[in-house]
Amino acid sequence: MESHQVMLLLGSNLGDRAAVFAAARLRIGETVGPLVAVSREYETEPWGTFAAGERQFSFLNQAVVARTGLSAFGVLEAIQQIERELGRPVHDSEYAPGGERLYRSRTIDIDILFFDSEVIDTEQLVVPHPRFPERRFAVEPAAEIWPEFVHPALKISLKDLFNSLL
Ligand code: PH2
Ligand code: MG
Ligand code: MG
Repeated sequence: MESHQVMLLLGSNLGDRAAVFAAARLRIGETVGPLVAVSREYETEPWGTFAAGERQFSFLNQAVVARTGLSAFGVLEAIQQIERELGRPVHDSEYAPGGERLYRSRTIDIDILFFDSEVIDTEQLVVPHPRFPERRFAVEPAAEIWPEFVHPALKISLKDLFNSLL
């Protein structure tokens, strides 16, 4: 039974980004469950610090909602499998001496933003996505497709969160 709803964020800043998104959406539909909402594709500035020598190509980001019978951890496994299929290396971020995370350009990144209204805090998986509220590239597409959804930790709707970033 596809009794849960999961919101995912797709990100890509390498290669044919729109083609990779199309392949990712197809595989999400097959392995996670049917897509019930898809945002438009947003062209966004790279956020955060990238590893030395990495050219900072701009990103494409898109939020989708899927119905699923999987648990949040089952969804995590499924999206990591899709990332591998679409050519993402397993270890593609590193840490600066001060501990700051350094990102690398990637063909595809799929993150879980929300899983129903669950709050999950484990070493393997943190939901809602911990950096969601400060990232306009995530909040904007999420608010587009589900403006009334209330962030389960912040208790604020995605629409109000987005408006607070403007
Ligand atoms: N993802 C990151 C780091 N920076 N910037 C944009 N614009 N979009 C992303 O998806 C993104 C990012 C780490 O996952
Ligand atoms: Mg990410
Ligand atoms: Mg990720």
